[in-house]
Amino acid sequence: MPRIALTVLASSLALAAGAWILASAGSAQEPRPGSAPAEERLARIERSLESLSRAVEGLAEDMRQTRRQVEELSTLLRGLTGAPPAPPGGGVVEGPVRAAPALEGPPSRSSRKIGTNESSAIGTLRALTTAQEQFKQQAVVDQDGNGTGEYGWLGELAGIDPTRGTGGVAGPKMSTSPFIASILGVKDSEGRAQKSGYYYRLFLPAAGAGPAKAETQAHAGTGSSADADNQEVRWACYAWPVKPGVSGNRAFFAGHQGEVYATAATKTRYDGISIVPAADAALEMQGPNPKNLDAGIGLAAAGLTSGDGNVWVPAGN
Ligand SMILES: [Ca+2]
Repeated sequence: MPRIALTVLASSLALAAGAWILASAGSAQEPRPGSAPAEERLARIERSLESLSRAVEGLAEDMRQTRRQVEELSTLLRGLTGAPPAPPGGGVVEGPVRAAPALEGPPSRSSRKIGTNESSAIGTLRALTTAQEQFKQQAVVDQDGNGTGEYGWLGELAGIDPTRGTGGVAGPKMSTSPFIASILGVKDSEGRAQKSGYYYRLFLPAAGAGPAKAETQAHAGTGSSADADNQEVRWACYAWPVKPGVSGNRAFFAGHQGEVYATAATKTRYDGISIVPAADAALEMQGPNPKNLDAGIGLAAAGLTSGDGNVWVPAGN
């Protein structure tokens, strides 16, 4: 590629300039009779250093432009072949064109990424809150057949999993029109969905005193009419960073309370698959029964204690 040729040329020039400077510096230390005064040689070295600095800047800009061109080409190729879009910053394409190695972004870029992912998580949970109300209103799941719908699992809302059947019978049907993005219905072995740097996991209350059930692959399509009464009124979902400090900082909560809440997670810091929120993490320990989602939000500003000890506040943007 022409850009790569330019890059090689710039590198060669930079190396040659560096070698010349070293030679000049050596001669500056041992002036020969009749040579230019030391001050003049030092001034020449300074000028050369400036020139070298400009060459290095040009080299860096060439690399940036090359990377942009490869990413644009990658996008074009994927559009032509119908392949899924490359991950952000990846820019890798199969075939003769190879991507430049990923460069470490400056801190500001990392911060922007975290901000974008956190905003995405808040938006996703707000959309989930709306979707849950629609899912319930349409009684897509009504395990006890009383005409009042129950809240859904992510897999049901996304139209990925079979819905729980009426009267506890396994339901073979899937949602004909998904209520949330399908990616949220794709779960790992622990029932976690992943989207834009965040894990998501949903809880529904169990019968009586509970405790609440976390979404798993196991209960796709199965349900219990005994759980229905509580599942008509309560649900909870957490979002936390896949890589704290890299893909996101804050953790988020949404539930039947209708709002999205956030925590900086300074006391209990959630971390990918190793430290995950419990059902009552954001709920007030004062009850009546946070373990089965029967509690308000443990807002520190209201003098309440949350299940995980973190300070939870209404989420901004
Ligand atoms: Ca019902």
